[in-house]
Amino acid sequence: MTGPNDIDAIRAAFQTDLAAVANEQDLQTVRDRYLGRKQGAVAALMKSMADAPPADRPAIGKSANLLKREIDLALATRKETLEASTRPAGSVDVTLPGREMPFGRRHPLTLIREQVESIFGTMGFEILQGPQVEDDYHNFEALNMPPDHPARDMQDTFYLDRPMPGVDRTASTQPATLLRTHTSGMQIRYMENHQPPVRIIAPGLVYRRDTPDLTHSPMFLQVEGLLVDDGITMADLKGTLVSFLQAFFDTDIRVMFRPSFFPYTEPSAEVFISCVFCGGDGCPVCKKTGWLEILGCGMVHPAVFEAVGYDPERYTGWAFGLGIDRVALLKHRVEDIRLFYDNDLRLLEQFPH
Ligand code: 2U9
Repeated sequence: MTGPNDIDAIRAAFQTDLAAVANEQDLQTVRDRYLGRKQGAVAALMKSMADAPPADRPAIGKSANLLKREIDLALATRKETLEASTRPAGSVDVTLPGREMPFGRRHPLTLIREQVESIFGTMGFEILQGPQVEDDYHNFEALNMPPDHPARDMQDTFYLDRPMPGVDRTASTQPATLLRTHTSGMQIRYMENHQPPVRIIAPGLVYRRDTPDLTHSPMFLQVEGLLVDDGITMADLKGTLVSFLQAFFDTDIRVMFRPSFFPYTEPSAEVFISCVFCGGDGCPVCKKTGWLEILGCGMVHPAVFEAVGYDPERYTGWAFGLGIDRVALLKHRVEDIRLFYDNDLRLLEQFPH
């Protein structure tokens, strides 16, 4: 008659047999011995249930099923350990699911810089790259900012070889090296080495000693552009910048030029577009003016041409400067410029791959 003792005996015999398994073949033999449909010990147990009193049959059936599951699981576990031990050390289990790698993505400022580069690229402009550490001559002097010019103030510029203002008052007589305050040094160097026609844009990080706040960061991204040739006029400047702004923002925007001053351009202008949020009606973003200031520009000052050896009587040209951060703040309606430099994934993950 079948009873709990038989089940325990089968379990004990199985444990002994399993412990002796050394390879896949042994494993199959043990599987047949215990779980085989016809000859297997569990099948025999089930069959012998017929001899048991009807009242005991459900309990025996349940125990037999439990034993079957237990044996099944033990066989599967042993199979896995056997496979792992037969795999050469260091080899890869190609059946394992892959590890998911998070996608990186381009920074929102990079996306805008690339868009600006692409628009000017299709207009035939060359894209320049250059050093972030500049000398005084290429950052200031060649741009019509002589030694006493207020823009050179130590309050505004990160000098690399000068005493810190308010910390060390020793005067230096060496030519200064500094972190560029604009990308203009690249255009100066390009003109020193190339004759007109010149059609270049100079994107890059620039540095100013600003106290960080919602709209100021001591490092920010700029794109400047320069075009020089025979007979270039302010009409060329306006035409090119309006085309650029309409390609970048929207063909429907209106563009306004307002007189301004920069040492390196004369005449100079600041350029506004009709507010892209309210269409010019007035809203909090444009501070109810209907206009957004986007860039500065002007006709290159003759003193700049003289500095690079171009004949100012022959050549004319125009230049512009655009703050990429400002455009990004407007475009994405981000309220704090510092967010662009925090590398916080919660901001960065909102932009496309
Ligand atoms: C050369 C000659 C002239 C570049 C110019 C501006 C006007 C301008 C600002 C925009 C926002 C700086 O990033 S910002 O704060 N720039 O308004 N930049 S004209 O003029 C040049 C450049 C190079 C050889």
